[in-house]
Amino acid sequence: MRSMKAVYTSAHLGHDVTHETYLGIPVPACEVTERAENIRAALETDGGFTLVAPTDHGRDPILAVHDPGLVRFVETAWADLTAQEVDRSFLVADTYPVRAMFEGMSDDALGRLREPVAVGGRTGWYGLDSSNPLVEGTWGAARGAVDVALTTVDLVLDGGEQAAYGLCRPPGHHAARAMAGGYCFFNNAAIAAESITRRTGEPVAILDVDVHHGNGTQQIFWRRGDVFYASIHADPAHLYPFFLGYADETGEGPGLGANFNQPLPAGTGDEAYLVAIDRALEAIDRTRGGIIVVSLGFDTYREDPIGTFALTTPAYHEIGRRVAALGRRLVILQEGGYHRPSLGANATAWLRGAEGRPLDPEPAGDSTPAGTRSAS
Ligand code: OKP
Ligand code: ZN
Repeated sequence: MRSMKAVYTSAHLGHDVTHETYLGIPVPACEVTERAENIRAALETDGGFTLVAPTDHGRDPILAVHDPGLVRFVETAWADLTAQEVDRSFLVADTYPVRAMFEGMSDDALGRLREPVAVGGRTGWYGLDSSNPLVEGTWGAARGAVDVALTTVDLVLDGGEQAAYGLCRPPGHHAARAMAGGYCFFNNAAIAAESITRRTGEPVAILDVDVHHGNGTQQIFWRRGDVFYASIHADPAHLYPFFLGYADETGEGPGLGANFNQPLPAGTGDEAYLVAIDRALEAIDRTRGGIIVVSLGFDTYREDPIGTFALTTPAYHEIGRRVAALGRRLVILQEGGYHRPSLGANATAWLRGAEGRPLDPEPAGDSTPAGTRSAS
């Protein structure tokens, strides 16, 4: 049996978040350690995956994408909070540099804005939202997630793998060049894509199938023609990240036309979603380059507590199958997905589809032909 490599590290356990704030009050966190552990357990039970530990890739690939100030912030924020004797079990901001605060100011004056000293102000300076708790082990986990992504790239570029999966946690696609947010600190997929273009000298495509728009990935490659970004997500008029993700955001300068957003209404099910997948894949097929980075979210699932779509498990198998059918090599990186009981089944379904295996494991001793079940 073929065996897809899956990169995992227990470093994510350090990002042990229990609460986030939602509209100003603490609520149980969505983005928790159990998510990645459930997926890991399902990959192990499946038997068709080989788990690999990541290797340390250092800071340079992070700094190729992110502002050094953001990296410093994620590294030092917890120590700052402790030093300032603010007794909190997690750090979130309450004051943000919202654009209307600066209305009428010249670029010159805007250029003189500076990072505050107090940790509360720094957290707002580098943050999009207050639902993004930072804890003592966040830095180590975020570094680990980047190493997972870059090791997945290595498996595809050097290891001869047609497809490999990186179980990144925390996720990454909301993190912009100089901003964390949406449970994300470093943009794992953007760092992977940047590393691929640098190492191969070829363009790369990113397919983002998380239910939320990957505003960070879009921002990082907004003016880049060599990184094509295609995202299918819930209409930002009704869902986080609210301010970006519309269809008329198509990139600028050399990046004009290299950003393809497909916002879809709440309630979107398998059939409409698969139409959007085909559109995204047709667009990617028109770009040069041999590798697709997949930002893989399962918060499109019908039971997801914060998503608004209605996809089913067989649809993930079919999506994985169609993405792989393009014939490009795949660097598949985990983003969101918050319905914990289904994460393992949905991840194995997607990855089995991408590997050309049937949706369900064949029962021992059964000779039923493979590939007899699919979504369509
Ligand atoms: C991250 B990823 C819910 C608030 C949610 C942040 C959502 C981040 C999603 N109480 N706000 O795209 O899955
Ligand atoms: Zn999401």
